[in-house]
Order: sequence, then structure tokens, then C-alpha cells
Amino acid sequence: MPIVLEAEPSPIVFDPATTALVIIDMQRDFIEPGGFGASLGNDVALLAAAIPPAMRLLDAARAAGILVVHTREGHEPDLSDAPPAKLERGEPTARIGEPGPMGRILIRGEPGHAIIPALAPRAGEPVIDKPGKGAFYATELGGVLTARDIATLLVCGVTTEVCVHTTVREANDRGYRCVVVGDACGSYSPDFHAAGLAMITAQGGIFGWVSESATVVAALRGST
Ligand code: TIU
Repeated sequence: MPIVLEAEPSPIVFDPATTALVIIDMQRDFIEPGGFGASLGNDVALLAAAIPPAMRLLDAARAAGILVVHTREGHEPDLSDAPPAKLERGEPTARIGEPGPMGRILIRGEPGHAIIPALAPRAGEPVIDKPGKGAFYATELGGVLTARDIATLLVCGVTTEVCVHTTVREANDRGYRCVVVGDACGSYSPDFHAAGLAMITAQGGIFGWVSESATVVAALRGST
């Protein structure tokens, strides 16, 4: 049954049967000290506020029976999928692939690469490993969504202006209606978080819609 969700810049009608919750990169490497995010000089504590709203969203999505997709940014241990342009970038305290307190930075299979326990994937929920910022580039995400006739994406995770934004831009160009759940997203920069959300809804919703976790949770509960 289609349901109406209050959102900016306008309400959006979506059918839970053709909707997926996509949780972007809620990994220890971004959220906890000693990982990739911290190596770039960020205060990782700024991402903590997104965790409880994302947990409530995940619970509601599971209860409503909608598809839940998790993504993880990271690379093969031999770095064969990490372009030099990414490896060489900036002046981090530890580069991708170097050892840290949670294992090698941003490498698949290392402790830091894991999704935080509070949002751990359940058996059967697709986990998309991505080498880039966007979740469609060089991944099977498009095929997963197409196979289930998904038309609308509820998107949350970290960081708002980097991997959430890149994924939403990719999805928008592929024809998906994207609802970014603002308080379930986090950024190392409050200013970029606010600007990132504003960019989604500007110009009549140039990349999609923005809503809040409580609004989405209430809508999903009403659908069951
Ligand atoms: N640095 C930063 O803000 N983000 C990333 O590098 N990746 C994600 O957003 N997942």
C-alpha cells in the first residue's frame, strides 16, 4: 500500500514493497577513534548523533519488511581496487592500508572495516562493499535493486556530504527517488551536513527529498 511521507521540499508517496533502506558506511573506520576518519584529522565523535536515529530507522524498516541494504567503503588487502589518486590524497596520520589500532586502515576483513555492532547487518540483508564514495560505482548494488523492483531509496549513514551525497547523486541519475533521512546522517562538519541536506532539496528537490527519522518511522509503522 502506498504511503505518504512528509518531507522537504514536498511530501512523497512511496510503496514499501518497492522501497529499500540503504545505510551508508556506518563502519568503525569512520565512527570510532583510530580509523580512517580519524586519520584524516576529523573529530569522529561528531558522527555519534546519527547512530540512535539510524537504529530506530533500521528497526522500523525490518518490522515493515522493506529491503535493508548496508554498504561498506573499503579495499582489497592488496589495494588493487584503490587508485593511486585516492591512496596518495592528503596528509593523513595513516594512509589506507597502513596499520592502526583497528587493523589496516579501510581494508576489507579488518576490524575497522566492520559495521558498528549497533547497526550490524542481519543474515539475508545485502552488504555492498564499495571501493569508492558512491555505492553504485564498481558494485552489485544496481543489480540488487533492479532484481527487487526497487523504486525508492531511504538513505542514511555517513558522511552526509561525501558517501551519502555521492550515492544519492548516483541513484538520482539512475531514476531512483531518494529520501535522505537527515538526522540519521552524520558529518565531521556540521556546516557541510546542513549544506549537504539543503543541496538535496534545493531547486524543487534537485537530487531528492529530505525527511527525519521520526517521520519515516511513523510512516513505516503505519504501513504494517
Ligand atoms: N571523509 C569523509 O567524510 N567520508 C569518507 O571518506 N567516506 C564516507 O563518507 N563514507
